[in-house]
Amino acid sequence: MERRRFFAQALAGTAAVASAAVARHALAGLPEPVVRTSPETAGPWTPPGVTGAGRPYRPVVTLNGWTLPFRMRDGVKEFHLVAEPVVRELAPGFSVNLWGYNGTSPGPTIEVVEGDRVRIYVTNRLPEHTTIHWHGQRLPNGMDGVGGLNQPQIPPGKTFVYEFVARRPGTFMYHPHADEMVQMAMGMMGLWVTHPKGRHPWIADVDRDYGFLLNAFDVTPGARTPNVNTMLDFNIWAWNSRVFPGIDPLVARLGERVRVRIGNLTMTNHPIHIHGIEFEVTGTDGGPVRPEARWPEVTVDIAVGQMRQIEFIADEEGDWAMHCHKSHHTMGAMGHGVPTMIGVDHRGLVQRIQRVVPDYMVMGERGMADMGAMEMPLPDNTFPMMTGTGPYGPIEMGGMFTTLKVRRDLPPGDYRDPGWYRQPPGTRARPVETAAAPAAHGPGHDAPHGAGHGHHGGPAPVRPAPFDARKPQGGHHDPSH
Ligand SMILES: [Cu+2]
Repeated sequence: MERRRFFAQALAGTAAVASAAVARHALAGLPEPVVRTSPETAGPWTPPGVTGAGRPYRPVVTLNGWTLPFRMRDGVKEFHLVAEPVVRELAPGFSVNLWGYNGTSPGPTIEVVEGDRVRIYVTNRLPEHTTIHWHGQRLPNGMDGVGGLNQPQIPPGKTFVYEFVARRPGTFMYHPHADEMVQMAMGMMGLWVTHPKGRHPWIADVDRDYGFLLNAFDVTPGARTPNVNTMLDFNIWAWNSRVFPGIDPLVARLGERVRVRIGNLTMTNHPIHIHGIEFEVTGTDGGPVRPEARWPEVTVDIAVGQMRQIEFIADEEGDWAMHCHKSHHTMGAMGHGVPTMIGVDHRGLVQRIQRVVPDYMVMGERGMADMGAMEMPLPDNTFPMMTGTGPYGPIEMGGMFTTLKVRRDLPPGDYRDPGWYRQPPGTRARPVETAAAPAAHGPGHDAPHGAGHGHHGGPAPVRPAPFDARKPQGGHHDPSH
């Protein structure tokens, strides 16, 4: 993919077009809602005159997302969110009808500085009422956004305004607190970052600051709209409403300090694992973690409704996998409802079935790895069960997966995909001639005599492990046996 060209377009898109759909006279005096529909990662957005509104800060880059511009009015940062139906491309060739804000699901990231007074207009263009809850924020009770409890619902077609001071720095989220199950299942959510005002003893300056939300959908293969009554059995596992290979890589220059802010608005936990480096959890939606309370990890479990802010030094070059460690969360929609076929003998069966179903292919006779390369005809508008191809072939990962790309020669502030890593000669796992490989031994051969392994009277006899799951000819069990 020509990533550099896409990135240029994404940057151009950040300059943003006002929505033609919003009647301007109806919103006189309100900031024009900025709309963007591209799923490409937008470059960092630095507000004009940011030094006047607060300390200059390192802007957040939202993975496959963007930052909502604001306008200053009487010392207040004014934003305009429009809750509306959107079409989101989850991966190339796979678009879904979602609900979101200002053209995308998730909505744009809101980025402010501690102590800022913030005014957010929320226009409801959904077919039902909504609200916005500002998850994790200290604010007046009437601004907390729980429909019915803190405020009346925002009816369709109406605009409400929220106003509060961003009192504590950190990583937060926003989402509806109205018909929550449906509205979050349709993709309504967004990130909120409050940078510290001045130096904070527990908040480091970082070279790169990434953020994204974990979300999940249940979309029947071939359909275009999520099933909103699904409670647990989701089949699309996404980061910012994108699935691999639709998720952009996180890139870093060798030696840079990198922060990643991850929030979970799905209905299950996600152990997020990064290869090649160790990180620490430096903050949660409750605030920064004091340094003496941190410990090293390579996987952080992010529970439902939690936000985790992790930091690491990108000091190993390469293309490092970064993914949810629940293996069915790196699969696509086709992974559900497929019977396990490992060990089942399909010989002779395929040709017979293909007389009736010409497209029929055996799924998973030797495991599911073949699926990564299989070109089975799929229903329109879905994505293969496992997908994404690397320099050495299919990666066999989809869903909640991307790469951390660490490069020595990356210019500071350059977020473009540098392509695949060129491994130095002699540093890649390679095939060996079997004659050169150490002979495989059964149990007993390697057990040293008298080493306390419980063997008496010499090594145990070697027998091959019995593993033959193929059914006998005929394939029928006789219950009388
Ligand atoms: Cu997961």
